[in-house]
Amino acid sequence: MTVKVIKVGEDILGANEEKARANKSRLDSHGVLTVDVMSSPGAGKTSLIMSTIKHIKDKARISVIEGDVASSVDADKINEMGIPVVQINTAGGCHLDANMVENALNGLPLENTDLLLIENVGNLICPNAFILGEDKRVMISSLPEGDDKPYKYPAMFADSDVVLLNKIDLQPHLDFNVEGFKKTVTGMNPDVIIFSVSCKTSEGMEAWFDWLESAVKGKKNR
Ligand SMILES: Nc1nc2c(ncn2[C@@H]2O[C@H](COP(=O)(O)OP(=O)(O)OP(=O)(O)O)[C@@H](O)[C@H]2O)c(=O)[nH]1
Ligand SMILES: [Mg+2]
Repeated sequence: MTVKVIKVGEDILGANEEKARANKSRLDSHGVLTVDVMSSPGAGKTSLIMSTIKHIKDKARISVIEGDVASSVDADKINEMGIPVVQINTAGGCHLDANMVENALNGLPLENTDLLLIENVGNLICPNAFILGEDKRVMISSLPEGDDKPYKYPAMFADSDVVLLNKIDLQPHLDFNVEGFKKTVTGMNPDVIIFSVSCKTSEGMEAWFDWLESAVKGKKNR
């Protein structure tokens, strides 16, 4: 008798993809541009989302999903800005999945949303393996993490549409080879768009806002 082999990883990813496709159709039907924001813990996901809200909230109606292992610290900040937000606590889970996002969508005003920003759990290992229903994947890498991260976590960089190199204001204090970093990332992902930014000083942020606004318009005009 042959032994039946159950490949758990494949089953989980297959089920996730089916659910993600359903999320995507639901978001498409409302014309919502959905962006999955991924990074290591502390690279600046919430800072980027808050800065983006401040800059484009008069041009696009924004909703947010916050993913964290525990707490509602990040969602509280978004809520204080008057933006619809749902916090997902993964209770130890190291990434968001499409099922969690489906539940969160039920708590958001999708009919009044142009842009949905999803802050994934801070982690460079597996968030990229789980699609959620997003249109675009944005990864933040920050200077204090070091310029070798693309070599150590290549899939995250290879699977992103945009890489934001954040905390560029700290460059005078760190040995971070910005040009070398960009070359490495582009070598892994020739179509990637890279923006060097600082959420603290706003340096370089205009280019990111322009890219995002144009993606929101593109989704509406589809
Ligand atoms: N110097 C500097 N600090 C920044 C910048 N962006 C974010 N920070 C700081 O970095 C720390 C982490 O920022 P968050 O935005 O909370 O990072 P996060 O990725 O959301 O973190 P988690 O949700 O915990 O994974 C905070 O103290 C921010 O003030 C930046 O451009 N420059
Ligand atoms: Mg955060």
